[in-house]
Amino acid sequence: MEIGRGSPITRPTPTPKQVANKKILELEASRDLSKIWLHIDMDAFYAAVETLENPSLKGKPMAVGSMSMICTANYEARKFGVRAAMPGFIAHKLCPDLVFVPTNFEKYTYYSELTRKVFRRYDPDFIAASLDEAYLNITESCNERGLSSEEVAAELRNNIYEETGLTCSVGVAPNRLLAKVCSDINKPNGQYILPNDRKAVTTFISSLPIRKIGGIGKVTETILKDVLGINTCEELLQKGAFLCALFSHCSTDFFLSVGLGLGRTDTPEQKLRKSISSERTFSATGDEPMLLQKLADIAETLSNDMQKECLWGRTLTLKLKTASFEVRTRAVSLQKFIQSKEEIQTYASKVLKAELPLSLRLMGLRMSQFRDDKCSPRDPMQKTLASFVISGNVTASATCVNKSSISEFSDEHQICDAQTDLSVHRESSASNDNKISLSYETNDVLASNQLSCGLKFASTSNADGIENMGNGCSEKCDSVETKNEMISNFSGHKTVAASSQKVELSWVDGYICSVCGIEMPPSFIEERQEHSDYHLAEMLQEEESVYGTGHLTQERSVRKALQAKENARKKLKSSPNKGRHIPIDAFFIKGKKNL
Ligand code: DCP
Ligand code: MG
Repeated sequence: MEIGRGSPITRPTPTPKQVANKKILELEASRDLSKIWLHIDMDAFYAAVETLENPSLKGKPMAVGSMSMICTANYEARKFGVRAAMPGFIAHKLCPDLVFVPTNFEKYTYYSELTRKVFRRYDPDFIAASLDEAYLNITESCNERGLSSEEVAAELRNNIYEETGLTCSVGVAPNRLLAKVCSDINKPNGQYILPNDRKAVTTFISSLPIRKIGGIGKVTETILKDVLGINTCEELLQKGAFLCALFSHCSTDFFLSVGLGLGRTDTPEQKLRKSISSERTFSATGDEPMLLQKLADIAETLSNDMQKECLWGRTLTLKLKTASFEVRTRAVSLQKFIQSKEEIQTYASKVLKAELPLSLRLMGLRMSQFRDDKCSPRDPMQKTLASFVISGNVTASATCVNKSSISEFSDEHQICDAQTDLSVHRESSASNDNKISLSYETNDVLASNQLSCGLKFASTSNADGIENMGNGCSEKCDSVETKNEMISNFSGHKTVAASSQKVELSWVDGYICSVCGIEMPPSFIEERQEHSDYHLAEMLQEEESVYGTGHLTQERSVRKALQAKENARKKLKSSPNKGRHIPIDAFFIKGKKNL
């Protein structure tokens, strides 16, 4: 048939079989056999750690957990059918001699860290999958040392045992998906090597039950088995047409690549973490002191993990699972970046208390919205306020501060550190997110009252020298008048800046900041004050950055800000108990309008 000019060209729609075949060809072309991946999984991890610390448990069937739930069981107990995530009372029925040991996450984290020290020697970029599991790319290790993957695996297992006293199982394969399957084959205390050879891979995968594949759980297995009669990985290829017809591209690609024995071979780039969390499951309880204690433990773990990764965050999310298995999350965005156990615990407890009374079986804490720079707020490499002042064309003779003067200034933070954040804030102001975050940092470092002191220092060091700065700054500068006075000092005799921006801070509907839209419950009184201080600081910096170019004096606009702040405070004071009745929804950051 001749197709006339302009007639639409009609191509026959490919059949699912054709689509599947094409996909299989494409996937096959992407096969990479150049990498050697090792998956390591500690044996009966929690149970083994407990036995290591209490050798009297050796040889006895034991489980880690409680009568309501067990986390894992040693291999002696597994002979009786005792398994992880089984209620303890059932495990006890299966094995009446079962010894129960309560969980101790500190211990498991400690031993996990010991294993990771060994992993690092083989692959500094190893991927930790959980406390007791990791993926290591041992390609270089094998090639550089002229060792086979089998030798490296055996050596690694031996090193782990010598340095921790614990045994592990290892799988080696050309990709991570297969390596994980392999580590389970000779468990416990064994290894299985799948060579980097296409034939070996396809033979290995062909008869493998689909359930063995990470990512194919009970539900997927049931659908594939019951609906399509797919039991083995090979059958995923044979029934590829059905998969193409029934599932999304993404799922189909996954199933077909499993059928071919393909998996990830690249080391994922260290993505910037978005969040970090810790959670605990326990027997359902409504006992408030007990819940608060558990929350404190979780806060400690989270804080430790954050410290390890040098993370400071400002959005804290509390996850709760009630006795009736309802899952709730409650989030609160803070004015500053936090990391310490105490701070996390303080805010988390506030959020939890708003939910109580409640019977809970799980609690978790997640921290997100991290500082960009990952440095401690006292990073000495950061700019000082003096340099900030200089860069802002405000003459300052000193670039740093005499420490003895500093100490009377603030009993906790040194001014050099505090100054840092002002400058960072200013430099980052292009990004709203940074702007808010870093300004909170300003509060973190300086604390709201110290901010004003810092500004005063800037002025006095400029005009009168450092020695004068102590005047008034060792006291808490929490009154508007004090701040006004100091800010006047800062602006000194110069007529400055000019921003037509009005800062009219108030809390809309009781909890939304009228300036930036952040939501904060009225019960967060201190945080609200810090927030007001933040806007004040932000404004001062804006004023400073356009120093001398506008119509208003800096004093005037600052006074406006202070007035707004004072109004907000009055509002707060006039309804001191309002926060106690605010619905928990108030903790959510619904629309981060200006964040
Ligand atoms: N874990 C848990 N709850 C689960 C499964 C596991 O708390 N449902 C904990 C306890 C385990 C640890 O995680 O010790 C590691 O999990 P694994 O699945 O690797 O199990 P084990 O290491 O205990 O045993 P295996 O020898 O099978 O790896
Ligand atoms: Mg394990």
